[in-house]
Amino acid sequence: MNLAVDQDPPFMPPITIYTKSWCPYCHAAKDLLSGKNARFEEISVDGDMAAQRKMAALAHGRWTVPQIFIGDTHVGGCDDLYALERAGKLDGLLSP
Ligand SMILES: N[C@@H](CCC(=O)N[C@@H](CS)C(=O)NCC(=O)O)C(=O)O
Repeated sequence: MNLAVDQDPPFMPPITIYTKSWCPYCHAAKDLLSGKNARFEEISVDGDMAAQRKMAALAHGRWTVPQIFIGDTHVGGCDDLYALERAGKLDGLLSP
């Protein structure tokens, strides 16, 4: 009997990351999430001031990319994401 077939896949909250293609912080943030097999929606604000303004409104005024949201939580930028990882708190946010 294969119990795994009857189980729901592990819940992971939706993840959204606002990026610019040339931004090294964006690549580093995506690398960390991908390394954890986290699926995320990427919204490029490359050359799109209106989209970046919308991002900033959601991100409590923060204008830099990346801006990362995990479920209802605004994580912040790349440094914030890596700080969560160093503090051992990122996995908990990804599998609440
Ligand atoms: N400490 C920030 C640095 C982010 C940052 O400096 N991003 C640059 C692009 S690599 C940026 O958004 N600059 C302003 C802009 O492109 O409008 C983080 O970890 O996310």
